[in-house]
Amino acid sequence: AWKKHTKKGFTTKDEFEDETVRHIETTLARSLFNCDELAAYSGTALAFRDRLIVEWNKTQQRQTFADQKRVYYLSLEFLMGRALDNAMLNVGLKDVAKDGLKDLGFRIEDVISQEHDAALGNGGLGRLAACFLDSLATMNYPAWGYALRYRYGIFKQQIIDGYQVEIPDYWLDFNPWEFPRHDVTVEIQFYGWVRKYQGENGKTKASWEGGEIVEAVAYDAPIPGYKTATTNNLRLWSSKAASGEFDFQKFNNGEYESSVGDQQRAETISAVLYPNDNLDRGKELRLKQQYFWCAASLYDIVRRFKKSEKAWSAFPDMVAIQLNDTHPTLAIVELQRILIDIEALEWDEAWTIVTNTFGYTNHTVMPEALEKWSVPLMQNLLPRHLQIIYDINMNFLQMVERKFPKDREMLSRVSIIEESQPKMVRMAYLATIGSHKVNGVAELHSDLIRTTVFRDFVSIYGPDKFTNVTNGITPRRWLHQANPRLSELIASKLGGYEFLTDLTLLNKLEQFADDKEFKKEWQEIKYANKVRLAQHIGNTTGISVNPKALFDIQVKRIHEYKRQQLNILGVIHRYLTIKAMSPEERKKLAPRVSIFGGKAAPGYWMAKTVIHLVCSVGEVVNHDKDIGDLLKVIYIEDYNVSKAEIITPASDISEHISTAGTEASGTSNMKFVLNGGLIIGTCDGANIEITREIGESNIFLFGNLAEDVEDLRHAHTYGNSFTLDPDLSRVFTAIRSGTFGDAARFNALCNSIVDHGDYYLVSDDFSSYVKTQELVDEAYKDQEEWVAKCIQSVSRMGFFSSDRCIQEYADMIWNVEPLVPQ
Ligand code: 26Q
Repeated sequence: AWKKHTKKGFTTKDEFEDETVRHIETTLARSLFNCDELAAYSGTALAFRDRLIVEWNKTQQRQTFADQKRVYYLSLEFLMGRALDNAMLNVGLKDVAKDGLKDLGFRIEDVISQEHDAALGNGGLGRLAACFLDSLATMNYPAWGYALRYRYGIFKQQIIDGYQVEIPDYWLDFNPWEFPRHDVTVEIQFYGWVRKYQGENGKTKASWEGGEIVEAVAYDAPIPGYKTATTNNLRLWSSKAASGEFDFQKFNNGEYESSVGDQQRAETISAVLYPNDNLDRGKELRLKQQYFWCAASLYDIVRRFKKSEKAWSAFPDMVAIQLNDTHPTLAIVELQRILIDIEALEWDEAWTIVTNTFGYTNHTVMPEALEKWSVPLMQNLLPRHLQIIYDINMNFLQMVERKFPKDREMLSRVSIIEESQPKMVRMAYLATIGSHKVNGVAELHSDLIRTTVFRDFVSIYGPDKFTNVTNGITPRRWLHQANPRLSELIASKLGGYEFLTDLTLLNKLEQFADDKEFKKEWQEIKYANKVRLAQHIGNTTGISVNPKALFDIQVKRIHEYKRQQLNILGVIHRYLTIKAMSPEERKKLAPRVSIFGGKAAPGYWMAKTVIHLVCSVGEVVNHDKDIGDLLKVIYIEDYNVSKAEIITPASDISEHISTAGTEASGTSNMKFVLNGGLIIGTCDGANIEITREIGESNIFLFGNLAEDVEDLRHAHTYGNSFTLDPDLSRVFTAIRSGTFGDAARFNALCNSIVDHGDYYLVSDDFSSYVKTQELVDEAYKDQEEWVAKCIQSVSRMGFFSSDRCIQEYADMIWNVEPLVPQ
């Protein structure tokens, strides 16, 4: 059916070439004589963009006329990566473009790789939002994403002399995928004061006055679905100084400089993405970003609702707003403010509308990541919102008091306001109180939040408010786009590409797990993917790695809880073990390449030390003549979405080894398995459900369980002296004797494990990790068996499609229906 929607625009190779050349010559005003790859990219992108725009407009119209409930996904991060390849595949004309570009003298891969990643996110949370947009459009849900149009995305990482250096990521030079909407603007207020006055019926009313105004300008990006005409909208807000008399006065008074200063201050709000993931650092500018974005988005949503001329009570029947973590929690307060201060609804009526509208997704249990804002800071920036928060809290505490009379402990535990010095607003509590559903992102995680952070709230609201939606990934980008040959091989066996929109169909692959011919093709594809990664490594690091070796990969943000330190200590152990072996023993070893990648938050000193240790170990190991191909240690610079598309398909084994109970879900674990790699991991996050789906014999699990973590930590702090595993001890001795350069640089890292309580339980899991890695070595030697495990695993990964995940949100939380284009 989707075909008849795509009559507009090119469909043949010749038409594609016409369109591309026309754009290069006229839209871009470039001569064809010096048409380089960048110009070819630009022309191709504009040609495909034309095709998206037609369906985009139609989709927006269709959604307006359909007059049905829409989903609004509020996320401060959307880690989109590149758009062109995705657009080509979704429209179904990648082959046409490939042939056309070839005629024009280009290789399509080179053209695609000209595009700058849209890197508006840190890691898992941002990429999840991007996968959700893909699934929402593909499944024809009327949905909008709302975020900020950061001028700088996540920084680019360079590794210089083994240290991370951060480079600003200015990405907007040429971005054909965004459309400024200079007519869609919202004035956003900050600071000022609250004036109380007598309303019409003698009631006291409040009005927020004074302060300063910043203008939000909308920029829209089309989000095409796969093989459907539905093209949804991602709206990004950009900040600029409000154009008003204010400026003119300053100009007229000759205060030119300070007027320019005001302008710059306004533009600062959307200037940069905060580069911390899983860490909260109460900066005022961050709170400004949050309010600016929430207020602009809500104004937009309310404006759209008002056009329907429905009663306010119908708002939750037309609008579902999902909060991606607590970052957009102010949207709850802002909607309540709009309803009571501006639309003059009664408090209770307004609050019912608010709570029926919002859902909140929690992504962490770690205390340092739970957002809190200081009351004085909020008082100053958002005086009216703070009052409303106090009122929400009062009503809530009264309700709790009725339910649990005389439990003062309970009241202080669940209060939105933490009675500290200064007082703090607990955003996770506010989000919970203001939403009708709260969900975690994997079963273990959802169980943990019910028994830890939200324990009291479960007894207050009952268990039904708290639910689980296990994360998923889009098979379009993470299989079809990243691994086209594997996708094609699968399609050849399943009789088509239906599995890309119904991933459970992969289960039909299982019957080929011992088909000789199929396995051979499977292995060839994996090998080709490894060759491609080896080339990338060679080009960027100068180190040549053997694609026949076992590729062992850990790529994700660098964080102590993710335990890259456990991995590198294991690598050092392997190195020392090889060094102690005879040449005969060495011959029996399976060669390995240990590959690391990921960014450290710029202020996270320990994470930067881990990077430095990995690089320093690589420096020694990679140049040790004794070692040769047996072990290589690689740091891949600037890990991002487009690098992930090269890295993921090339893995034999990947590492998901967080301290049990700390990784809410993880999503790269799903990507690696879907691409025919096995994983080594702890019983944490979605690893547990992956194990349930693919079977225990297809995963290398190790380490202590979440339920034992507390006792183990206690034992480190209060227990009698503990003895370090001799293998781990040997590793520390090597580091401390300077084997990997100046030992002083690694003192704090070693001490955090040996002397300072080993909070992440590296020493507790080390020997089980090392033993399990030996099992991996053994298993890899039996390639027939290994490949069978990989095929079987892939065939059982259907559950982890983000389509399943969106279906669950739609049914359990949003109560929205698709709008299928005719
Ligand atoms: C908070 C306050 C101030 C500044 C920054 C932040 C901030 C920014 C980003 C806090 C957290 C994040 C990102 C968190 C994140 O990526 N969490 C991951 O979410 C994934 C999707 O659910 C899970 O799979 C991962 O387990 C989880 O770590």
